[in-house]
Amino acid sequence: MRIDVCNGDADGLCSVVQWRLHAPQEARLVTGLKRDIELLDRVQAQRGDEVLVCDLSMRRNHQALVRLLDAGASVRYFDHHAPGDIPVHPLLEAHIDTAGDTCSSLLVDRYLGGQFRAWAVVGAYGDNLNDVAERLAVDMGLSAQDRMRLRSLGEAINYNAYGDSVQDIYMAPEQVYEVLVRFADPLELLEHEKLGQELNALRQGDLRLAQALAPYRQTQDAQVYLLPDAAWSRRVIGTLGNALASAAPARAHALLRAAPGGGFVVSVRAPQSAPGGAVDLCRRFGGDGRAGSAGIDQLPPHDLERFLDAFLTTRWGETSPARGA
Ligand SMILES: [Mn+2]
Repeated sequence: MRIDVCNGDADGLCSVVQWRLHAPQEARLVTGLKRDIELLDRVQAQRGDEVLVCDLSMRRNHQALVRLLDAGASVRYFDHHAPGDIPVHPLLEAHIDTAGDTCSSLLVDRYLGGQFRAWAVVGAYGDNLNDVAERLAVDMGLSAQDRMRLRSLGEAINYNAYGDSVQDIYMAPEQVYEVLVRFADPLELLEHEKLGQELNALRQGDLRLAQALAPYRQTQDAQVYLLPDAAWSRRVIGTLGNALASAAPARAHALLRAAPGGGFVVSVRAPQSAPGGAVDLCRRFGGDGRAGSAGIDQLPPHDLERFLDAFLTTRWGETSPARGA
């Protein structure tokens, strides 16, 4: 049995697409949303089975990987996230490169000697490696218009993997894959299928809804946005956070999404120019994260005002100020 396992974003899907165009054998695909990292947990395999893994952190899948290898399955692994300890095992073939200018689609492309490079370019655009993708596409002789087409395809496939559950998204990544893999060239896909345009229209529509939101609170240094409990806001919230941060790098942002049971899911970003203080703030309300970006899974409605006061008066860039003081 052959099993292909990948992240459901553009980089993951474009990795497997290249591999299966190169080796068009029957295989079962296991994939998920962007947030679903530990996908090897879902895989059962035995002696003689062949497992292909693309764009999933080996560190986060370590135990399941060892289980599959010990069961006698052979595993071919392409990824660009920090792997932790790579198991030394005769059945494991690992292609791991954590360089900042590569991604899983590009690692598969390197292995295949550029056989389906246009798909690698789509995956790289999806992973926001625009400079690398652009360079490869220019080397291929693609026009500016075709490069733009591949870029929006990559961004649209990528965007489709964002949501809390498969109910939030337009098309399950498994189904997206079935359409992609029918075309050796993504430009052919764009000629013959509406998928690219549909995914792109959905993304643009979400962005328009997000851009129409007015700040709920703001000071010179910080902005708060409230988003409704809706599928579009679950899809767009990460993209919106990135857009706000790059538009105003000196400002802190809090995005609060209404939760189904009342209360809020909170995401806090410290200013890019002073990336500290987010995790300290969120921990005071039961959340966690990193210095520059942190979150609260469940902020009760009665804590909203207290949180807003704390957020709007935070001194950004300072980490762990006098605990308990
Ligand atoms: Mn990736």
